[in-house]
Amino acid sequence: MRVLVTGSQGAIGRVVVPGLAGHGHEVVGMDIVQGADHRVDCTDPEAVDALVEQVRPDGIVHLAGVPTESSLPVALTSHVISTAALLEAMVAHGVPRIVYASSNHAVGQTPRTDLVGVDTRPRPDTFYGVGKVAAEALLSRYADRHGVDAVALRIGSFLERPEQRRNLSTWLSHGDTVRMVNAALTAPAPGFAVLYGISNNTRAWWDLEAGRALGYEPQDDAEDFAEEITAAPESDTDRADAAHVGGSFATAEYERSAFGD
Ligand code: 15L
Repeated sequence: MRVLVTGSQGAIGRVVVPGLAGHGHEVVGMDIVQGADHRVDCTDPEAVDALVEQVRPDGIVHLAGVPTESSLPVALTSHVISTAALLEAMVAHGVPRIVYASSNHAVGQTPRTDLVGVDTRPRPDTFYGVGKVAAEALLSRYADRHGVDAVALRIGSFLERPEQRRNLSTWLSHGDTVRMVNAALTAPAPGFAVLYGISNNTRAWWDLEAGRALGYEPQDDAEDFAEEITAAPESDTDRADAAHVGGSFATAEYERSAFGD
């Protein structure tokens, strides 16, 4: 497939671009910063339309966006406007599929009890999470109205290796990231689908079933790092981060006003 990757110069993009090329895809990168194949702001609908018309991809992997909490206007522009710009361009130029980097923070305020499935209600912990929920809603709307295949990946903690206790449940390894994006790009006719983007973690907080149904078979497990990570006694921060699936984003530390900084 020819695949257009937004945010190609970001942390996930730098892993996904070579990873998809390794799966035999022709990858075209776009980013707002220098170094990408195309320097384009994906919140600019006209620029996005022109690029999609030029590249004519078979699929888009949308990774671009402010990856943490911000004000509501910033979150809406970064996650919702950019996604709408891409979806509009897809409809205009017949691009059949989008794979979207959503986040666990779309459901981050869910109390940590049982395994969380994709059928749980949207429960964002931040304006960042609100942006991800709204972007997922856009994917659903364009899937229903225009028949695009749209797969939202609710990514956990994308890291080279787990760094703290929460990551024993939330880790997504680099290798599994590429496997997951490739599965979401190539699964036959997924329509609108949501899956959780984590590795095959023994202590997983999210159900991997929806991803497996699309052919995502994670191969790494954060448990390999458990001994090292649990060697230090559990701190108050660890305990607070384990109360809700969104971790620190669901705590007072991330309290903001909608229009503040
Ligand atoms: C995310 O979605 C964020 O982009 C990242 O900064 C981490 O907070 C991650 O989730 C996580 O939950 O660990």
